[in-house]
Amino acid sequence: MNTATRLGVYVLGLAVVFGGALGAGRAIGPAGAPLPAEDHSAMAPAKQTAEGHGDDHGGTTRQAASDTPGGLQVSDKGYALNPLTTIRAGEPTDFRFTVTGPDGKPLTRYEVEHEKELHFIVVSRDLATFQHLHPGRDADGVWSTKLTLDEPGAYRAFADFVPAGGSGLTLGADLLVAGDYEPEPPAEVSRTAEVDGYTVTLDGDLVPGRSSKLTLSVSKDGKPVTDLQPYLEAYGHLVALRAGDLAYLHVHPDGTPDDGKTAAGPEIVFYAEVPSAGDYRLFLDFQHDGKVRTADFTVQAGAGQPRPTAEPSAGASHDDDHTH
Ligand SMILES: [Cu+2]
Repeated sequence: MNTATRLGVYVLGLAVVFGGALGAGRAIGPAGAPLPAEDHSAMAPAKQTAEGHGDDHGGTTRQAASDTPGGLQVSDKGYALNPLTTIRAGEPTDFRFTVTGPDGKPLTRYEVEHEKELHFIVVSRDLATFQHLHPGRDADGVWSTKLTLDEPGAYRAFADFVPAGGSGLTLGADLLVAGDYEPEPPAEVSRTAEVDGYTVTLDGDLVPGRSSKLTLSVSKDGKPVTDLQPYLEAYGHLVALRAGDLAYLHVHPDGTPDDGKTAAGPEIVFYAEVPSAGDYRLFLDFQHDGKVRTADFTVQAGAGQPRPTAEPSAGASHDDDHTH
């Protein structure tokens, strides 16, 4: 496969990833499932592309796609994430930031995705800590949220949002907290997580460049949990971060709480597509007994899979079916 074709496949793959990241988890449900009307923004053409951003990659037919995974850039497609607050270790802070638009002004018009205009994720760069927050916004476009970072060190903040009339974006910015810092060693590969007396197991493999089925099963005291509560219109929210650079994917489950066929546990099914082989940290938010909890896992994508570039004769294996 020549480079141009390969790039085309890669761009298409990312289009699927980002569709999935923005609520199209519903859209890829079982055949015949009705699509909620509010779910189409994710794949809407990006308005700002007319201004151009010098891309010469040729893959311009899918505007929802970018050739860089989400979260790696502080600015993309004319939008920028601007932290306004310095954080000190252990001090609860009113953390403020703006998202500026192509006109340079703080953005004040957003699409609502999963009940919120903006989802704000903060992790330590060693991937040992994770927070999923929902800041409030004032009329001038300044977002604020209570945020406490217990330890000094380097953190990454992600703003996951859809500008009104545009397509989804995840911008990422580093937050640096002064002080002596001892990074945690990388988490070992783990398919079982314990949180607050719950055990969550993960089944399925992440195959780079392919939609991969992951099944997460929740139990408590050895009994399957069958009364999970909807949280932001889903039984679970899964954030995947690539070890090494914290490339970001937000995946919603297959099926919604109100579709009449999705069980409230113990299993939550996701289709995730990661852009490359490597280790990923997965963070699952789920709600039970009125409380949201986060279970975390480390998964090796592409483990045991031949690396595409290692087999020059196996070009056909790239012709993935991205539609599962
Ligand atoms: Cu959120």
